[in-house]
Amino acid sequence: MSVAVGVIGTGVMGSEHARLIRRQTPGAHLAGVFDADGARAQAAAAGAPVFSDPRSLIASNHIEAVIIASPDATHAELTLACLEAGKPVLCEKPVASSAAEALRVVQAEVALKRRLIQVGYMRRFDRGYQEIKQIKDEGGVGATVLLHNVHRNARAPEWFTGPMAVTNSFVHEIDISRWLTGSEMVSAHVASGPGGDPLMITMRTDRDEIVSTEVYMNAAYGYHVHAELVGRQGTVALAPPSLTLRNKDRTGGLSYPENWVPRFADAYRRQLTDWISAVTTGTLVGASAWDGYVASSIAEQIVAALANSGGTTLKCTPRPSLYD
Ligand code: ISE
Repeated sequence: MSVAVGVIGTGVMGSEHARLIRRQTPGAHLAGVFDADGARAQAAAAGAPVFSDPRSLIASNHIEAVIIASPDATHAELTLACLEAGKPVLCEKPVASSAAEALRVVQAEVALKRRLIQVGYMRRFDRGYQEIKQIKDEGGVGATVLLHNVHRNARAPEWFTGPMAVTNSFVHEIDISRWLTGSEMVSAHVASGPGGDPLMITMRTDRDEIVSTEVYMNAAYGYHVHAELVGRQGTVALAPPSLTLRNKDRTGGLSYPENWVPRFADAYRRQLTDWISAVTTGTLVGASAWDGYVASSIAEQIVAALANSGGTTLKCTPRPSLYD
C-alpha cells in the first residue's frame, strides 16, 4: 500500500517535502499539491494534480495524509481542517502563529481523542542530536547541568518579519532542548544585540539546568547550528556536519551550507520516512501538537520579555493526558 500525500505550500520547505515524497519516501506517493503561486505548484507537483485551494486538497478522496508548509500564519487553520477531515497531518513548525491558536489546535485534537498531528521539528530526526540524546539518556556524561545552542543563519530569509527570529527560528531550540534534556523550561532571559540581532536567550529548566542559545539571523558566513550538552562527568557536542575540509586561496577549513535544507537533508528524509510508517500504523512519532503548543507559547512569552525587562517566568497550560 502507498500513502497518497498532499503538500500545501511549495516554497523552500514544501518543494523539498514534495521532492522527498516523490523520490525518497518508501510507501508514499505525491497525490496533490497546492500553492498560491500556480507556476511554483506545477513545478513541485512534477505531474501530480495541482489543486486550486488548500481546503479542496484536504477534503479530496484522493488524499490520505497532508503536509502543511505554507506561511506560518496559515498553519493552525489548515491543521484544524485536517483534523475535521480525519487526516494525519505533518505541519511545518510553528504549529500556529500564537499560543492561543496553538492551544485551539491541541484542544481540537484532544476532543477527537486521537493523535493525527505531527509538527515538523525535524532536528529530532538528525543523527547527531539523536546520538547526544542517547549518550545523555544512558548516563554517558553524568547529570546534565548545561546545554549550549548556537543557531546562525547566513541572512534572515526574505519573508522574515517582526519577532520571527524567536517564533520561527528559536522555536527549534525550545523543542530540541526539551527533547534532549527531558525537562520543561520554567524561566527565560533574553538579551538583544545591536539592532536586535543576535539574541542571547537563556532558559532554566525544572531540573535547574541552564539552556543558552545564540540566535544570529545575519551571521554572513553560512548556516551553522551547534549544540553541546554539558554533564557532571563530561560533555557531548554535535560534530561539524561538513564531510570534507577544503584548502583554497591560502586558507583551509570546513564549508557551511547556505541554509537549513542541505544541513538537515538527512533529518528531513528520515522524518518523512518515519511519518509515513507512523501514518500506516496509526502511532505518530516526532513532536506532537502539544510540543508545538509549548514551543509557540514559550516563544510568545520570550517575545514579550524582549519588549520588557528581558526576564520572564514561563507558564504553559497543563498537559492533556492524550500526550502522556
Ligand atoms: C527556518 O524557517 C527553519 O525552520 C530553519 O530550520 C531555521 O534554522 C531557520 O532559522 C528558520 O528561519
